[in-house]
Amino acid sequence: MSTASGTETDALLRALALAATDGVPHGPNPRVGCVLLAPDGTVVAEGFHRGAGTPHAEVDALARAGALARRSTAVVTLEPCNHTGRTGPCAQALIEAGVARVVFAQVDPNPVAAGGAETLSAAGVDVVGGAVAVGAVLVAQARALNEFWTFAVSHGRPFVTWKAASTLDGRIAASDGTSRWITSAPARAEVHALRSEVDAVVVGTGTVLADDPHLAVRRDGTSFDSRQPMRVIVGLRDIPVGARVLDDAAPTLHLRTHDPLEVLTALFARDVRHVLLEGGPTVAAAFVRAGVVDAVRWYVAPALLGAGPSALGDAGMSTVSEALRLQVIDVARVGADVRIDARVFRTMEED
Ligand code: AOF
Ligand code: ZN
Repeated sequence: MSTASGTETDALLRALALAATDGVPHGPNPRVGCVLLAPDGTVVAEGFHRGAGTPHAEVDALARAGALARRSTAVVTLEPCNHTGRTGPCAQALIEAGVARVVFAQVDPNPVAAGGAETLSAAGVDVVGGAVAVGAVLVAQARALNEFWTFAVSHGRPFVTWKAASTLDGRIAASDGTSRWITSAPARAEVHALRSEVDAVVVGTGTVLADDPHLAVRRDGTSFDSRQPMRVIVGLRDIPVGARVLDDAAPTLHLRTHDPLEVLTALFARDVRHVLLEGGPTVAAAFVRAGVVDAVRWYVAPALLGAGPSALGDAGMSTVSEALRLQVIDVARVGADVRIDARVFRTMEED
C-alpha cells in the first residue's frame, strides 16, 4: 500500500495533535507526534517529543508500547531520524522493535538527520511518507507545526522576525531621543510573550548604549512559559559594565560584527532557529539590506511625532520599485495600538 489508509490518516491527525501538546516548546528541535497502531488498526501507544534532549516521539511511543510494538504501524508527523544527535536514531529503534510499517507526513528537511525512510526500507520495513502518501494538506499541517524550525534547517540560518514599534508617521523616537513609551502597555506585554517563543533576541550595541534594555522575558506569573531567549548584542563597541543585558536573567552573547549573515550563522550553530530582531534603524537596515528579514511584527501607535528617527535606516533602496514588499498576514488592535504581522514575499515563495 503506497498511500495511508483511513485509519492511518486518523492516527496522523492524532499524532499532529500530540505534537502540538500545550507546553511543548518551539526551539532547536521540532515538535513531533507518533501513534503506534496494531495490525487490526487499534491504537497500541502514543508518544510525542517534549523538547531538545528528551526522547524523540517514536522512542517515546515505543517505550510505552513495550512488546506490543512488534508488527505495529508507526504513524509519525515527521520522517524518523537516521542520526545520533542528542539521542539515538529512531529508524534503528523502530527496526529493533519489530515495527512492520511506517507512515510519516513531513520529509525531514534537516540534512543532519535525514535518510530514515531509506534505512527503514533497506531493513524491510514498509515505508510511506510525504504528500503522495498522506496528502498535501496533512504535510502542510506537519510543516506548519514547526514552521521556523523547517525554515532554519532548510536554509542553514534562523528565521528572522523583525519587531518594531512606531508612531503612525513611522518614528521610533522623538527628536530629543525620548522613546518611552510610544506603544501602550498591552502591546509591550505582547512583545514579552513573543520573546518567550523565540530562541534569541537581537539588538545592536547602539540600542544597548542608548536605552540600556533588559531584553529578558519578564516573569510575572502570566500564562506564557518561562523560557528565556538568548540576548544577542551585535556591533563592535563594548557593552558597558553594569548594562542590564549583562545580568544573569538570561544568557547574553556579544557578537563583534556588523554582518547579519555572520550573526545568523553563529546563532544557527548555537541551535537558534527563530530570531526576534529588536534592533534600531541601523541594525534593521543591515538585516533588510542582507535580505534576511523574513517577517515583520509591527506595533503602530496612533500618535504623530513629525521628527525623530524612523524605524528603518538606509537599506539600499532609492526608488519605489525597489521597496521591500510585504504580505500582511494579520492585523489586530492591541490596547490603543494596531499590530501588523507581515511576511516578506520571498519566504512565501521558497517555503
Ligand atoms: C526531535 N524529536 O521526535 C524527532 C526528531 O539532536 P537530536 O537527537 O534531538 O535530533 C534532532 C533531530 O532529529 C531533528 O532535527 C529532526 O531532524 C530529527 N527528528 N527530532 O527533536 C523528534 N522525530
Ligand atoms: Zn529521532
